[in-house]
Amino acid sequence: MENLMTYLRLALIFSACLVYGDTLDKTKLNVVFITLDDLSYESLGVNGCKVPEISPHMDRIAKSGMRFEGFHVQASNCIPSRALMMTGLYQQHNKIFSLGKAGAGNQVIRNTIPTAFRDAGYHTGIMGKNSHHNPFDPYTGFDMEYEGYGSTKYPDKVYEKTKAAIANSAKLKQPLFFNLNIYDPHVGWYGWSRISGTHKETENHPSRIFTPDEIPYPSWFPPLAENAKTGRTKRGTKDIHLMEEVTAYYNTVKRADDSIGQMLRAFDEAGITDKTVFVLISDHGAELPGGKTTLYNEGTHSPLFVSWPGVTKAGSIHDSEVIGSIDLLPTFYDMLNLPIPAELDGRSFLPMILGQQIPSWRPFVYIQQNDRNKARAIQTKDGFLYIINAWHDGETKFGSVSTGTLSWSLFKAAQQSPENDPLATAWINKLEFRTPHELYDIKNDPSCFKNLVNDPAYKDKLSEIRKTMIQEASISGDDIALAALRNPESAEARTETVKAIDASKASRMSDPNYARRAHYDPLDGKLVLDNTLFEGESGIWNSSAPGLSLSKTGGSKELGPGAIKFSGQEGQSLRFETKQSFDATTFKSIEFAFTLTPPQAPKAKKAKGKKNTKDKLAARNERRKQNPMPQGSVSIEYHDGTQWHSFTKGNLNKFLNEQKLQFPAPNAGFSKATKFAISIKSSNSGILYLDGMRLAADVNWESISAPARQVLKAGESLDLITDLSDYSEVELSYNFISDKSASQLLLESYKDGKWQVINNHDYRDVLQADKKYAAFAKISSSETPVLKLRLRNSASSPVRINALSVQKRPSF
Ligand SMILES: [Ca+2]
Repeated sequence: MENLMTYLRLALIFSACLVYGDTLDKTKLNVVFITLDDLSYESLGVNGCKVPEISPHMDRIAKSGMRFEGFHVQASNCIPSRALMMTGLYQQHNKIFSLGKAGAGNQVIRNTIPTAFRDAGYHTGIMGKNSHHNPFDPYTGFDMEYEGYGSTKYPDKVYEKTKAAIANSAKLKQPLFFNLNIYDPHVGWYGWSRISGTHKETENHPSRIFTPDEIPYPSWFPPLAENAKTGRTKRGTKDIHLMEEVTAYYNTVKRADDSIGQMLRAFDEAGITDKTVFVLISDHGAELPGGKTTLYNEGTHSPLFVSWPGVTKAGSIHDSEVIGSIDLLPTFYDMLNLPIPAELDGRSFLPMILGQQIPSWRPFVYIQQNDRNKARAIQTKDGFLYIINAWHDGETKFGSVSTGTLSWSLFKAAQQSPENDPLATAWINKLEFRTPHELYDIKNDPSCFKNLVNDPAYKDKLSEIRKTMIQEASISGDDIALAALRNPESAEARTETVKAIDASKASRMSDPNYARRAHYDPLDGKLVLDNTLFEGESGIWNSSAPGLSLSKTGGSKELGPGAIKFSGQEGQSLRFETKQSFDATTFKSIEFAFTLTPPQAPKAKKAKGKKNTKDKLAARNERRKQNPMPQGSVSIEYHDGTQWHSFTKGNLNKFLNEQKLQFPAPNAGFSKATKFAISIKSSNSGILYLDGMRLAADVNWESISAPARQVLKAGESLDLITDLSDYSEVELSYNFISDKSASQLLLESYKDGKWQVINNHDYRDVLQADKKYAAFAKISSSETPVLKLRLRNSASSPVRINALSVQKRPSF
């Protein structure tokens, strides 16, 4: 407690020291928050990468501001890492344990990076990886999604959409907060297929294509005998060199940099680069063995660049402290000069950005892995990494996307061959099974080759680090990890932790008040019955059909998550059917959205010369035989309580790739007990991948009478409704005329004896309808049996409210 008081006192002194002219509330600079996906720290030029011209644009951001050398993300796979950074909360508080969103239940976390900027009057936009980035449903904070998943693998699109975001913020007269989530260098590597290895791309080339001789061997790979560096991908037909795979990764880093270049071009052309703060990070390390999904240094060490015109000194480096991704949100609040919400686990490092020291700064970063291979780690300021592998039992093998790489299979082959390399063997054994705990001297061994946990010379250091780790787990409420942290060498203690982590997620999922259930999506207003991402078991679908590998552990290891396997049995049907029936009488329509993809089926290409055509066709047919695309039909259906009806059916080819299929209710309406299903029939063998399933309904709103046109003077409020029960959600839509910013018009509810600003209201149609605002208020009637709402003008000038309408939607 004394430490905390010291920290608070110092925090006060430091905030008093700030030059307030520099904070964003005064200067209204734009902010671009860039995340790279699976980018290794060591693949940037500014970080010492020797690949020529690998990252000029990312380097430009780094060199124009401050680089933080001691930055770590606090989870090593996509969604948990992004959830931590977006919420400033550890996993026990944000509840995002894995790629599946189910464990997060129905919670809405109010304070996130975009809500901080929206509260400060910014226009908040996002491009790319939105569903991965912000797993909360309904999510809050973004006014506008500029483009969805995958779009940021196209630099031209990044340019076009950045321009649109800049134009919109100008039109709205609001500074811009633009969250650009670059999908590269996540797999989908340029010129590379996991299945067949190197191949020629026909489009979307990086601005420079590297050859393996230009590429460095990853520093965290142990040396491997030269003759062990070639082998075949899973279904490859010829030997491929390990460095071809690494080259494909680097070519994709280059394309990520091209995208960032296009974003910068849009700012340069608008002449506002010097009025914009750029913050850049990666969500974790590269998807290669020893990187992503591990808590080794490569897994969590990330670049962090902050380029803040007029504040950060060009080319400055901060390397004295370690900083975690939970510290980003509090820092953004501080940069905006907004109070930092008390519940956040992270702390603001704004003084460091201003070139100051924070004497009481936490000398470590605590890292969590609650997904498949449950573990905890800590990186310390004095350069040590300590990992506790709760999952280690000597038998369980490490399960990760990186085990599907060519590199992994080459190390595995080296391990099994008689002339193997002892270093490579030890390394792959360690990766595959781990040990109960590991200690590394990161300053001298950043590749984590030498485990010092049993070295007597580090006994005192180890005990000091362990004490810190247990303390952080206790203080932050990470109780589920404590057994293994206190006693890592005990198999029982490790099992206790694994079980506690699983039980924590399971108890939330089975709690009817918490479990994921239908909810209204603030972006499109639809009632979402399910929004499944790789998680057939935890969604609403009955996924017991044979061949389905959407298992709760994230899919079959052989085929990967979301795989559907057809055996070739005559007329085999795989059926996703909702487990429960819905009272769908209020549904106006139902929408099925999903993505169905074959496993990178080779496209038929026009042969240039006649000479090779025959060979090419033969090779293609060979590949197709190895990876056949199932032929068959799809039917999308509903059950009216008596029998199944088909909305549509047709050839399977018609339903490939991204689908958004909307069907109106039948003339007599849906029944009180409606089920929905997708059925896929095929009589040949093959594999398909299903992802991004969303089932959503349009529901009728019921109108409630509302007062006519009102002018609200400064400070005045308008009472809207009282004594309304049995609602789940109320929508207010209105437009208004005011000299001042609309953000001063507050929607409040009366609760616990006082007026409170409603947490999760959202604006939509801001840009499309030009100042038409719709505010959603979702308040459960059990919480507040008497609803009182008001609109309050807290601006200093009158606001005229037009076309006020108030509607309610049924509880669900
Ligand atoms: Ca990622």
